[in-house]
Amino acid sequence: MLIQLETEHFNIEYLQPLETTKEVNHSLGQDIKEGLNQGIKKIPSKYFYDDQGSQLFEQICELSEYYPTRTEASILRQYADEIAEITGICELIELGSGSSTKTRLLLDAYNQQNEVFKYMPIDVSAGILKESAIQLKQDYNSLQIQGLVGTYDQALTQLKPTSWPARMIFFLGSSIGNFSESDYDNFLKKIAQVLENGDYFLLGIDLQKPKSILEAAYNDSQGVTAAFNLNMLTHLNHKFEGDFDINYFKHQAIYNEKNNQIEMYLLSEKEQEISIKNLDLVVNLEKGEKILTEISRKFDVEETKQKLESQQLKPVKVFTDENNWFALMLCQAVK
Ligand code: AVI
Repeated sequence: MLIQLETEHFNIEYLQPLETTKEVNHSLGQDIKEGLNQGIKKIPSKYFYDDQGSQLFEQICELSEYYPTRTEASILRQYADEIAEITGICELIELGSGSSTKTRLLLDAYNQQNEVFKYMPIDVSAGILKESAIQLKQDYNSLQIQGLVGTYDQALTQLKPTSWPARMIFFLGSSIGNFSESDYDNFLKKIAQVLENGDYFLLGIDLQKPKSILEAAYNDSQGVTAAFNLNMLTHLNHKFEGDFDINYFKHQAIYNEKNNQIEMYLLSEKEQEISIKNLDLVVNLEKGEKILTEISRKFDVEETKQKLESQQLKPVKVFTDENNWFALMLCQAVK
């Protein structure tokens, strides 16, 4: 059944759950069980994002040490018009739209070009989607908004054909850096599948740079990233009746230069036994043992071009900032 919330200004649709074992297992927290039962313990990074975690992430984006958000915004400020000129009129689809703040830079460019245009924000949070749709509608009169509530997987399998001349799917913020290599490949495969020949894909990627800059970005001096990391445990306590005591865990973020990735851990400060009642799980941690909570991969432009090309996504133009810290890759589907 399709649940729709329609107003005269915008429309928000809830996507159907996918009946895959993966998704069902994840909704029951089986992914936590699997992660904590491994040799090197892990908790999937999606558990950062309860309301508190989402707010902390917004605060991270404002930090002086956390350069990705403002660098990507500066690239969009400089090149959004050129992107809109290259793609021409198209339906804009954003994966993980959040508050759509940076998106406004793109919307401004498309607004100037077209009388009417369409934006489809996709996010797991219906609240954020609705709030930002209300704001956007006030500022962009001729914008058609159709929000989709759901995950990337749901959105990419349930997108309907469009009546617009073309589409551009965009995925900003280097969120792709949080995917494992195989999830990265599968994601690009799905993007290529849903795009028609000639449609566009705009991808934001954080680039490789000196360790000192990267480690500062993930170990900020105000401790916001530490609070974000620790909040994952509080989230699990609420969601699954866990008994993590965050006073006995410490945030750690290191840059693994071999794999070109930041690795974020929660370090157990003592030997302890954790119980997560609703998952029927007891976890024993040694003093100093680490739980991996996130990887944030840092990319190389040439390698990324090759990867995109191998998935039938032909790079059209790469936009970067003056330091080459971040890039927006504009690609076109070739079928
Ligand atoms: C959402 N994602 C792209 C952020 C990143 O930089 O990998 C998440 C984050 N983790 C710590 N700080 C920011």
